[in-house]
Parts: sequence; structure tokens; C-alpha cells
Amino acid sequence: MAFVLLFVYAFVGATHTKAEEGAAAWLRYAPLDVEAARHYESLPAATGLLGDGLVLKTAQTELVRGLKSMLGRTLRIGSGIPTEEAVLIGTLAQLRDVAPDLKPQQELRGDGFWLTSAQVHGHRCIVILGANDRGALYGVFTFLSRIARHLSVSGLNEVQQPSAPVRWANQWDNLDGTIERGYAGRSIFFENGSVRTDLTRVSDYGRLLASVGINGCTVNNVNADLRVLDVDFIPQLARIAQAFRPWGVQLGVSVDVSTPKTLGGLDSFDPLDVRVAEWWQKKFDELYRAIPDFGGVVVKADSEGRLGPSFYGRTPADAANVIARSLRPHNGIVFYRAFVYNHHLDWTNLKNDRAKAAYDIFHPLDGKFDDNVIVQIKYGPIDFQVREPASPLFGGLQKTNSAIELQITQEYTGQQRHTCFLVPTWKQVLDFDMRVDGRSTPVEEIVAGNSFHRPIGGYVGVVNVGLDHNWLGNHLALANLYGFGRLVWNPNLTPESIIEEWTRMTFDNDPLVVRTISEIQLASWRTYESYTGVLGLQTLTNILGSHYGPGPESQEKNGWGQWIRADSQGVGMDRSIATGTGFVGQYSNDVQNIYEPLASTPDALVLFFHHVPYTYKLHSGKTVIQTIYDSHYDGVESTNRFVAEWKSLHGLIDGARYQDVLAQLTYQSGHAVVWRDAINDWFHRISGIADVKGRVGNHPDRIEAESMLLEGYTPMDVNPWEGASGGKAIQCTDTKQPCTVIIRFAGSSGWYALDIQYFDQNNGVSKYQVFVGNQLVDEWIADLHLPATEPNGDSSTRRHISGMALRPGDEIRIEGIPDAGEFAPLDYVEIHKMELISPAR
Ligand code: GCW
Repeated sequence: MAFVLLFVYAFVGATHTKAEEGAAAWLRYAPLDVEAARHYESLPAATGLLGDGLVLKTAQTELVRGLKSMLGRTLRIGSGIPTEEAVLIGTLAQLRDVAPDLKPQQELRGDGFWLTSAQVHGHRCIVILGANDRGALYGVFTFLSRIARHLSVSGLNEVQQPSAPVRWANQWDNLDGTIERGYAGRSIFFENGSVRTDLTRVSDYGRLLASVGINGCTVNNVNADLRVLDVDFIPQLARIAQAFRPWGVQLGVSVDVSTPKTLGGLDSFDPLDVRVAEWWQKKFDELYRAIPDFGGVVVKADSEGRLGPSFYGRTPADAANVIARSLRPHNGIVFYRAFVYNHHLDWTNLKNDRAKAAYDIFHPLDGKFDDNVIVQIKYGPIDFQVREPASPLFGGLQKTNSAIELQITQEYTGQQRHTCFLVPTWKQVLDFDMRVDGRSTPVEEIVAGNSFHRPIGGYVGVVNVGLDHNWLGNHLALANLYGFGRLVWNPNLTPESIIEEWTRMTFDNDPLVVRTISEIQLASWRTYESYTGVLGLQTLTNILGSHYGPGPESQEKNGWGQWIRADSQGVGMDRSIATGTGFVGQYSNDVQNIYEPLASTPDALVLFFHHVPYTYKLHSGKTVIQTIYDSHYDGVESTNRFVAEWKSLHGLIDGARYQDVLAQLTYQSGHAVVWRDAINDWFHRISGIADVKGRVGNHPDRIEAESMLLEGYTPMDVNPWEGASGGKAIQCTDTKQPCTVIIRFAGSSGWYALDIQYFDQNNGVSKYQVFVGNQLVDEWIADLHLPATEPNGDSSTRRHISGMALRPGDEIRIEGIPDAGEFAPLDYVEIHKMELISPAR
């Protein structure tokens, strides 16, 4: 019976009819087909454990689980000296007792591991050895990953070492269960001010993190709630630590520097006040009694309205050190964020520059931070934009530990509704050579501690997984979490190899699947950039609100300092030393030589560093303005290709995930048009320069809703205007009855596709119905929960209806049924002639 069941399961897995929700992510351990499984026939039937640590036990359980799922074999579990052929798991120190002569060619450090085959006490064994227990767990995950990717595991002799000791995740979860900049549901940690009762997802998350070598996680928002250190809360945190512990993931929390006063009842939080120091010491002694392996804290201070040491005229070093000294006896660390800047900058002063803030504040403090402090630096000088140069602060701290902060949650890169695989951009930043003192000092070597001989340092990724089944709300977005772990483990890996690994494990080993998904992912960041922020303009989103849809105007004329300085003549921030803000001067001479002269600045960052006329010719030979126009059109084309490429995978991956991703990519291709038109229209208006290809502002297939025959609908101005075609939409504010628009089709007979641009707000679920004559041809509801309560560039959404037979004179009628605050708004309809090649899926 068991055999039959197993067989059925394998069969079902192989034909991809099993519905998958994505919860298993890349740890699906899909059953291998008979052919692929044959390569593993000679695997031992047993596994032995050389030690008895908690994490080691996890490693063995994981090995058994993975092999059972992939090969349908349950290994016999044992421990101590092997008495039969076995997969041995342990640490190097433990192996020494059993097989003193067996040693890797290289020394094992940190969380490193060694996979090898050897005779141990006369038995042929596969040996998975860690420098510590965690390393052994990572070795098991690597071993299983090889099988999942159908790679050989015989004759292995492989040593892997992490590039840096610190590889942490940050979550921005609030204690009420919401997540700041989280796009995948509510918190897996908190609900209603407390830690959740059921922490199953936390332990599953720990497993995902461990599988890619992430060894620490702070769980609450850097905009920290003071209660996190409350005496009642600490035992709750201890439960989270317990869920992470088997996976070797250390718990951390974000703390607010004002806690000694606001929670502790002191009359001050001055870091130099001895009572404040004592308060922190007592607090952390208490915390470590509950969580002896607590990892450390992250601090956001003097930033975006939060209190900080400047309140007492003290420095970030003073604030970091007082906390660090109370953690030191327990081996804890402080991550002090360099994201400190004035968000009330005077925009009229052309010398002001937010990009300079981190270096200006932290560079003078180099050498003043204790050894268990890490300055945590966002990868670029602004804020997780689609493209930025590497922060000059990496080169500005030589006597201070540093870590690079990357963002997996796609705050400025499409919020997981747009596919944007970020490993290529991270890789560029990590590989960037800061050329400190004229020698090679790439960012990855600096944060690893190698360039300046620092004891600790590394990587932090802001993840923000939520309760959604697939963790990040979009199956393809999980590649960013996987990729973060893999890249920071080994920055020499290429985006191509990372995405290939991920695709094989997450979807399938079929070459077409691997090639297609890899291509989409590898093209996705440049595609997203091409319609949201080319030439170093940063993401031209609404920075005052959602950070999602287009909102170029919001960059300008306010205190936030994300200015692009666009006027009728030109665009870009002059950050040069000679005529600009002087930001370029924060880099080493060699890097200044790249960014100071306009002529040597790469096109991709030219407007980040220089203000140029729209007619300035780039290295590509094209003008700035035409590059802006063209790249937005290219970007949309590319998103259309993603949809077509994805469709080629029909039947090759499970139906549920196929449909989910198809819907997401289809939505993205519609929203890319919203972006394209908004940004192009905006630059067209401000520059007054026409698109040489005549596309911008000219849409022959488009019929504006406000120009249609309206029954009940009324026109409205959309704000900002570029969020709707022609700056206007229509709404059905009479909520008692549906409203209608009518189009009389004037083209020739044939097959057509209709693109209906409507607005999907989050304050109602409107319904739309489309009729040709009296025939209902399509209907849908607007419930995508986009981040907007108004019709605008955030909520603008496309409904694509293909394969419509139309004849001249046909009446196309759209009926909108409003709901609550959402008045079934519409922007326009496009009617495109189409070639019918195959039925639309
Ligand atoms: O980009 C900004 C985000 C804030 C965030 C802040 C930070 C947690 O918009 O939501 O706050 O960065 O990194 O501190």
C-alpha cells in the first residue's frame, strides 16, 4: 500500500497537476522521476549524527525529509561511530574523534562546511561536516539542493565558506500585525500587540533563511515600538527565538534609543548619562536571561522624525556604544543604521543634497564606534531606488565595522506586483570598487571586513515576508530572498547561476522552464528600470505616498531631497565638485574620476550626478529626452514578452502557480503602460520636445472615457494629472445604480483586442461588465487591493479582452457598478486589431 501511495504521489508530482501555493518555496523537494532518481541508487540507507546539538539534529531531520520527498527513501537514523554505510553529519571537531586523519584541504571557518566521501571505520560514507553545527545544517541543505537539481553527489569534495560572518534578515513588522512596506499579508510574528500563539510560520521561515545561509533576523520594524523591551514582552520574544533556534537563526530586535526614558521611566535617554547606561545594561541582562543566544539590536535614530542622540547634542557613536557596551558581555551586536538625514531640506538651495548625509554624519566618527557595533548602510546614498551608485560611506569607514543593507521587499521596485529580480543590481553594487587609497576595495570586501581588517561585518536584507502562503505575495519575488542569501554567501556567484538554481528547485528542471524563467528574471530589473527611472533618475514614484505608481512631480520642491531638478531646459542633480553639491567629493579620487566629468559618467547614472539639457547626447548617441521616451516603450514591450514567454510554460508547471504568475505578469504589463504614459507625458509637457517617433501623447487606438457617451458617469480630474490618460477619468458617483459608457465601433470587421483602463482602489470592490450589443462578453471585479483610495497612477489597471469579433457599427457598452468609496472609475478603452493565431489561454 505504501509503495502504491508513493508511486501515485511521484506520478502526480511529475505531471504538475498538483496545486501548489508556493509555501514550500525552493524547498519543495519535488519527487524525481525514475530516470533522474537512478543516479542516486547507491546513496547509503542510513544517516549518522556525530554530535547531539539542536541544530545538528535539525540537519539530520532535514536530510531524511528531503530524501524521502525526492527519492521516496527513508534513511535509517543513527548516531556515533558508523556501523554501516551512512551519510554522516557533524562538525569538524566531532569528526576528529571518529576519523582523526580526515581533513579538508582548506581550513573551515565560521559557518562553513565540507562535503566529501570517505571511508570511516571501514564504511563508505558521505560526510557533511560543518565548522560548527550551523555549517553542518548548511551542508545538508547544499547536498539536498544538488539532488533537487539532479546533480551528482558521488565523489564530492567541496568546501564552502561564507563571505562574511553577518548575514541577517530584517523584518519591519509592527506589533499590531501590520508590516511597514510589507506586501504579503500580515505579520508571521505579531498580532494585536503580542507575539502570535501559533509560530509555525516562524519556524518555517527560519528553515527558509537557514537554507540559504542567513544566520540572524530582527523581527520588528526599525521604527521601533518601545514595548518590544517591556518586561512582559521579553518572554514572548523568547518564544520567537525558540522557533528560530533549531535553524541556527539568531533573534534580534529593533530598539528605540529613547526607551530608557519613554519605557524605563528615567528623565533622560542621554547616552552619556550613567543612569542611562545602567538602564541598558540591566535591560539586556534581563533579556539574555530569557534568550541566551540573542543576536543583537538594530537602531534607527535621528531619522525620519525619530528621536536620537542629537537631542542631547550627542553623536551616533555615543548612542551606539552605550547599547553596545551592555550587549558586549553577552556577545551581542548593535547594528546602527546610517540612514540618517534631514527630511526638511531647503529645496531652493542648489547646494543641498540628501545623498551627502550619511557620509557627512558617519565619516567623521570613524574609529569612534565600539568593536561590537556595525554601521548598517543602505546600498546607495538615497533609499533603495531602482538604481543608485554605491554609497560613498562604504569607503569612508575604515576603522568601523560595516554592513550593507539591501531590500528584498520591493518598496521602490514594484511592491511584488511587478517582477524585479534584484540580484543583478546588488551584484553591481557589491562588485563596485571604491578604490580607497588607490587600491582595490570592492564593497563586498569592505563589508566582509577584509579590506580594512575589521572583526565583523556583512549583510542585512530587509525581507518583510508575511502570512501569504507564498511568503512574498508573488512566486517570482521569492527569487530575491533566495538570491540575497546565495549572493551574500558567495558574492562571486553570478545572477545567472543563482537564478538557475532557484528555478530548478522552485519550478522544474525541464530545460524550457529553466531557460524561460531565468530569462524573465534576468531581464526584469532592467525592464522595471526602463519604465520607472532611467539614467539614474531614481524610481519616479509617488514618494509622498505609496512609493508604487508613477509620481514624478512628488520628487521635486519638498524637503525629502529626492530631487531630479527637471525644468523646461534640462534634468538631473548636479552633484559634481566643480559646480554641484560636491557629493562626488565623498568618493576616492579614482571614483571621482568616473563621476565628476560628465563625459566619463556612465549613461545609467548620468542624471544622478549631472544636470544636462534634454538634448544632451549620451554615450549611446541618443539624446536624453529620446532615451527617456524610447526606454519606456521598450520597457512595455519587454513586459509583454514576459507574458508571452510565461504562456509557453503552460502544462510544464503546476496549474495554480502557472495561473498566479500569469495574472501577475499580465497585470504588470498593463501597469507598465500606466508608467510609460505618465512619465513620458510628464517629460513631454515639461520639456516641450516631441518624441521623434511620434508616439508620446498620440494614441490612435485610444478612446478617452470622458469623450464617450456617458450614462450616469461624470468626468473628473485625476491628481496628479499624469496618472490618467488626458488627466481625466470618469466616475459613477450615483451609487444607487450602475453607470454606462457606450462606444460605437467604427473600424472594419475583424478580430480585436480590447484594453479597458479602469481604476482599482482599495476602498471598494466595483464590478464591471462589457457588452457587445446585448451580449455580455466579459465581467470582473476590482479587488486587487492596490495602494490607493483614488483614481490615479497607483490604482490604474488594465483589463485585456482578446479575441473579440467586431463589425462596423457594433455598440460596445461598459457598465460600472460602484461599491463603497470606489465609483467604478474608467480611464480609456483601446481597440487593437489582432491576428488570431491560437486561442488565448
Ligand atoms: O524608504 C524608507 C521607507 C520607510 C522606512 C525607511 C527606513 C522603516 O519609506 O518606510 O522605514 O526607509 O529604512 O528606515
